[in-house]
Amino acid sequence: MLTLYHGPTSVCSQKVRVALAELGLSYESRLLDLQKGDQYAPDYLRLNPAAVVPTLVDDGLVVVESSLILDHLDRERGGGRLSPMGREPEVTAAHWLLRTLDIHAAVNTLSFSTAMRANILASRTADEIAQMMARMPDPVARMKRRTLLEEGLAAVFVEQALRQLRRTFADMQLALGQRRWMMGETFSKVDVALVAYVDRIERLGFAGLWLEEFPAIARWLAAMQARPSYAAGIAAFADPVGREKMRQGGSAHWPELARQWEGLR
Ligand SMILES: N[C@@H](CCC(=O)N[C@@H](CS)C(=O)NCC(=O)O)C(=O)O
Repeated sequence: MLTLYHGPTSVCSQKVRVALAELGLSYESRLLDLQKGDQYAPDYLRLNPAAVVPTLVDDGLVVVESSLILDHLDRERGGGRLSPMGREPEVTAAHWLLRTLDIHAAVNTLSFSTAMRANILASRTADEIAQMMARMPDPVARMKRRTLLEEGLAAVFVEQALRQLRRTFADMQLALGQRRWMMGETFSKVDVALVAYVDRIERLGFAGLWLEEFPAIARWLAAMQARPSYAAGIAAFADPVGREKMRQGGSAHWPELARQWEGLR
């Protein structure tokens, strides 16, 4: 039996739900409310000491890290049908899955320096924010979160995120320029691994990061969003009010973000 601990709008949870849908797997759903702090419940911390979602429990085996979960599901439950075969494709696909750690960090930076920042600052008192922060077990993650909330797009993490995304988009453009999917003509786990992050950046109102310079990404994203797995794994869990808040909160920062992006060309 598969049990998934996940958040409705968390990008890493979206990624795993898209994988489950692509593989046609059913699962028992345990939704966590990250705003309320469900991730800090002692029972959950035993499964995932980093206090993050998602976590998969597969017949008693606990699997954390969304890309590892995606890979595990494909190999153990999907017969490897999303995994490209051959020496070079296998290494390239594994590298993309590893790269999602940095891509996630970059998307997290863009969210918390813009839309999430606006939302948190408007809805919580300074004491509530301090309490929320104190519960984060990783001191570096805590410091990053605090800096993003205090400094917004002026935080040092933003330049790091934009540099990371520039490399990512350039490599995606290279992969998708002549081919339908990230690994060629066959849809693969690399497409699944990336869609939630790129979709989130678009939702924040930042599609301008790729529209002119990396146009293949727009074509690929539209194809990903048209798949039933997107409806099942992402759209079905979306909150329309939250989406609109995110779009507005992010878009307000687009001129400044675009200015910084131009500076990196
Ligand atoms: N590298 C991890 C990242 C997990 C992660 O940071 N998840 C976020 C949601 S996307 C989370 O649970 N955050 C908890 C919090 O913000 O307190 C993965 O891919 O699974």
